[in-house]
Amino acid sequence: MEALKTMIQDMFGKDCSACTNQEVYEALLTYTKKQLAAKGYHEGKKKIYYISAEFLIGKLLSNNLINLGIYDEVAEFLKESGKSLAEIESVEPEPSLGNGGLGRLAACFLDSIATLGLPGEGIGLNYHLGLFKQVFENNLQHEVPNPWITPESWLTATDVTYMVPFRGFSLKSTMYNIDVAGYENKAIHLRLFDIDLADESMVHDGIAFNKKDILHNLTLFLYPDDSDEDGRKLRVYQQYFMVSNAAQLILDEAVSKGSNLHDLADYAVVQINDTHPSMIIPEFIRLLGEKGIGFDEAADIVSHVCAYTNHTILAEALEKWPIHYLEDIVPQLVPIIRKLDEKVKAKYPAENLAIIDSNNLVHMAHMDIHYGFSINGVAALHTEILKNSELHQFYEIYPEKFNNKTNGITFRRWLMYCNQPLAKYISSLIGDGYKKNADELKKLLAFKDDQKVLDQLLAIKADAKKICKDFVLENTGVEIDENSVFDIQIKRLHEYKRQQLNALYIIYKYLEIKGGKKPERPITFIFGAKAAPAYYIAKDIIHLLLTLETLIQNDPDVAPYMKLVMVENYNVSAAEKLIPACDISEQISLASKEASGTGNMKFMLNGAVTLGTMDGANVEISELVGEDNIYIFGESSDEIIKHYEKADYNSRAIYEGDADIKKYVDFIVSEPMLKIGKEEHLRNFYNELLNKDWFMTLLDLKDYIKVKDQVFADYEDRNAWAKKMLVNIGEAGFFSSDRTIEQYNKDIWHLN
Ligand code: 9GP
Repeated sequence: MEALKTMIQDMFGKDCSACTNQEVYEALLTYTKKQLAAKGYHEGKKKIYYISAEFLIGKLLSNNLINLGIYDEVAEFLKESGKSLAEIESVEPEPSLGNGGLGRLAACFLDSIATLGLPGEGIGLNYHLGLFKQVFENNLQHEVPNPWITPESWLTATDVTYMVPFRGFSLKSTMYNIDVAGYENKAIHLRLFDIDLADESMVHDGIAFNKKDILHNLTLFLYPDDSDEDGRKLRVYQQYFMVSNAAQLILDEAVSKGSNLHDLADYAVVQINDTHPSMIIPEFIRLLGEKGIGFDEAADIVSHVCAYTNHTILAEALEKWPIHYLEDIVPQLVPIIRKLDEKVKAKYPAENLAIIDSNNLVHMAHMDIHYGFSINGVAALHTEILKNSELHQFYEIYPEKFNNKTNGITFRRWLMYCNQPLAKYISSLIGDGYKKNADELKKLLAFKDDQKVLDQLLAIKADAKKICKDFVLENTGVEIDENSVFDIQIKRLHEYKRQQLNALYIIYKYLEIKGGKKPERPITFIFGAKAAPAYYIAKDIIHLLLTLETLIQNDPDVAPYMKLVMVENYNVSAAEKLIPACDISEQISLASKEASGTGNMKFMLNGAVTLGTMDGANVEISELVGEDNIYIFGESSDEIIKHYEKADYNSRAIYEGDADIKKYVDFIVSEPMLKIGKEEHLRNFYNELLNKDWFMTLLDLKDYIKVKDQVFADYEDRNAWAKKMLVNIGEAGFFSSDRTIEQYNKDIWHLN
């Protein structure tokens, strides 16, 4: 630590103990960046370029220290100087470059690519104000900017710049790097492109800004509001800016390594993460054309370079842009896309295979599938649904392109960092091997009947709950009971994820307690979720939850037995506090709709037991842990898909046919709720449930209540519960993102 000491002296003219936390943070940042650069970067002839609109990387200091293998040493040095690493971390702003699972997965993947020593890069955009920051006022979500770039940051400006042509003007880019450390290995780069003229001062009244002022707004926000045409066009501008920079960088890097571009596939493989980066296909063809490569050959080259990952069957990820948007914004791509479409139509005339449909919409996913060499889903069930229903018409013509890559998470962040006591205890039982070879976690299963181990797991969980309690108090002002059961649902707010189902259970429990039936032990329901600014139903659900939170808090008959807290501005840092403390992991999406989920894996790894539907990766979790160690409810995905096909779901009929369900649903607009909440929002949601309920909340409600009550009952057998925890941790190895990345490499990327 001598070098760090000297650095602190040089930077601030005093020693560590005399520095503020901000100063120590800046010194550590500089020190860590130097260490990473000194280790070097993975290089190789062929590289994987992971292109993504989001990289939800989380705070970097501790993660980098862990991956550099100096975390304990630095923590000790700080302690000797009277400082705490935890307090210094709190100075670090969390980069706001992602929204949810898609972005967090991309971040885990970069960690694993670096850890496995693969030459690779992430490529995305440097959003200055990120995804919005969520604030609650009057039990409603409001959005404000989320600036995270400070003068001293993990970003390093480079001298790489490109010109990106749009209709009528061009924009100059600058590339920034963030180093992503491999665990006990070299680093890779996350490349973030930006414009030099981004003007944060144009934002007013929350997150409003002039959406037409592309010269100044392009890299302000991730997912700008797309409820009007200007917002949708801004997304197209962003997407093209991202992929044009990416394509120019990739071609430059290939050429600098000796490629003649005809052999591009020997130098580059591009993973298109959902459809936001899909325009890289025509952009490559355009750029190869400029270098003298004819259309057919260029299309063929690209078809050997690009692979597409589908992350959802919801329409929002299968983007379709009106061709006139592209004519207005990137006219240079339109003839290329038309030609690609003509080639497809000549061979496959069916409308549902077209790139440009009869309404002149360009189907980005269709372009990816025709002109990419691999299409993967992100969990076994999801891939089957893609093959058998959502993308069946493509599977029939290209069966060999389809493959599954079940998602994973990096254990460095989601165990070794966020739950250090558990990680250390695991090491004491089975050694450190699991840190690099996650399968070794299985060795834990040998301790299934070891009383000491089971007791210790419970003790570690109890400590994590105490830490979480402080976090919740700071975040929400509500004091929760660390001896209560922690039931946690943290994820984006979406009807298909069914936070509203959980809310109806809470209403049921509330009424039960009001009626005199107390639970065995107090329950704490914790939520964290942001709703997209223009997604009104999701915002109504947030209002419902916050109204319930106040109602319960103010009710002396109920408050001692249950609490609901909704964490404000849920992000990676919040997840790191909540996940280690969780007893029950809520994974209750409507079967068939959650492509994978990755929160489910993080909870499992930290010894929570899943309560979920047979959806996404829950299916694989349940196969691994066995039915005694997971709680499954609800209709199967096959049944749900049939309901959609037959259009036979009728929520009102369920409501009218079941007095209990009617009681819980009616409670949403009951007098005590209307006293606290806003009638407009509560009634909107109530009407939505009765008249549409597109994600079939009421269908599974009775079963959910039954199974969830069983979970709470079983929780009281602490020993049996500890066994379930142990089995979940022991079987979590499969969900390491190292395994996922190894599979991507073996089946798709083929890097050395
Ligand atoms: O909703 C999926 C989630 O299930 C999955 O775990 C994650 C990573 O693959 O991607 C999410 N999809 C999106 O955020 C948008 O497609």
